[in-house]
Amino acid sequence: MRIERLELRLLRLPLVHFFETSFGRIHDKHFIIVRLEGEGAVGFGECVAEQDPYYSAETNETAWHIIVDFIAPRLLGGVFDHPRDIFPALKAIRGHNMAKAAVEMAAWDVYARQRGEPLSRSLGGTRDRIASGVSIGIQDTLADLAVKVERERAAGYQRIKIKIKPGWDIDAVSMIRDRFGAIPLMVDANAAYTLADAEHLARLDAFDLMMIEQPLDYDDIADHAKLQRSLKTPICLDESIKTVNAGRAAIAAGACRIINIKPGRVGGFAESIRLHDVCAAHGVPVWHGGMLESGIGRAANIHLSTLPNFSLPGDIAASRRYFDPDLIDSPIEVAGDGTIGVPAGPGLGVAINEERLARATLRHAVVSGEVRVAT
Ligand code: OSB
Ligand code: MG
Repeated sequence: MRIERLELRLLRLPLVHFFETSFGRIHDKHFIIVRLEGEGAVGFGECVAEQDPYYSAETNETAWHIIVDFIAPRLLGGVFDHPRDIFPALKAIRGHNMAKAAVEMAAWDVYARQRGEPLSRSLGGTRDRIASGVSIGIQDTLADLAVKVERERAAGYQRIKIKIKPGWDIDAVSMIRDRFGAIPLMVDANAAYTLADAEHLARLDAFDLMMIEQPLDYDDIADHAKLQRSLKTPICLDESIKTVNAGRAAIAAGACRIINIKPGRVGGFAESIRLHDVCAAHGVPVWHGGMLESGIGRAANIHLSTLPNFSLPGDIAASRRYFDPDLIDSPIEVAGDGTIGVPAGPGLGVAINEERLARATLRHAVVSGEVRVAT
C-alpha cells in the first residue's frame, strides 16, 4: 500500500447527554478524523484525543501537530506491505499514541478495503457479534442514576459500568444493588483515589462487582499491586496501560486481573493485538474501552472486539446514546440481547455522511506529496 494523501478534520459534535467523569463534565465532543488515500483506496481513522489533557496527556491540538509535522512526513510517499508496519515506522516519535493510532487505523481501513474484506477479518477476529456494555457518567442525583440504569437495562446491555469518585461511590453502588439486584455491574474511578483510600475501596467488595477500573493514579502500577492484594474485587487497568510493556509489567506485578484495551491509548491496532495476545498468554481477560467515539471510531472498536480474548462486554454502545445524528448512516444499534452485529462490508463497513462531516468541521488540512524526512 502506497500512502499518497492525508487529510485531517477537527470536528465538533454535540453529545445527546452530557458525560461526567471524575475529571469533569463535557457537553460536546471535539475530535480529529483522518482520511488516508493510496492507490485509489480511501480509509478513515478517528483520533480519541479530547480537548483537554485530563484523561490523557494528548489533546486534539497535540495530535494535530504530531500528525502534520512528524507522522505525515514519515508515511507519505512510503509503501507499506501491511498496516502492522506503520507503528514501527513511527518508532522515532515517542508517545503520542492517539495521534499514531488514528493514522494507523485509517491505514488498516485502506488495507481491508483493498482486500474487499471486513476489518475484523484483517485483524484476525473470530466472531460476528460482540457483547455490548454501557458506561454511565456521574449524575446530579441518585434518582437520576436510577433512571439511567433502568433505561440501559431495558435496552438490553450486558453490563453496566458507572463512573465513581470520592463522594459518589458506595451510595451509588448500594442504590443500584438495592433497586436492580444482582445485575452485572462494575465501576470506573478514572484515577480518583489514592492508596490511603484502600479501606474505603474495600467496602466495595461487599457488592460483588465485576471489577473496579483504574482506582489509582493514571501512571501507577506499584500501588495498584498493593491495592489488589487487599481487595477481593478484581482491578482492571485503563489509563496505566499506555504501552504493551506497561501491560506486561502490570501483569507481572499483580496490579490487575483484567485489562481494558483502547487502541488510541496503546498506539493502534497492531499494538492492541500484541497486548491482547500477552494478556491471553497470562490468562488475563480483556475488554474494549470506549472514548465516546463517533460511528467511525465505534465501528473500528467493534471490529477489534471480535478477537477471542475480548471475553467481557466492552464500552461499545449504540450510536444514539452519544450523537444523534451520528456521522454514519445507518447508526450502530444494539440488539435486545445486548449484542452488536459486526459490519460486514469492506474495511470499517460504515457509510460516512459527507455532508454531516463537512458541517461538523472546525478546521481542515491536507498533507500530500513526496515529503519524507530521515528517521
Ligand atoms: O475511562 O473509560 C474511560 C470516556 C472518555 C474518557 C475515558 C473513559 C470514557 C468512558 C466512556 O468510560 C466509554 C464510552 O461509552 O465510550
Ligand atoms: Mg476507564
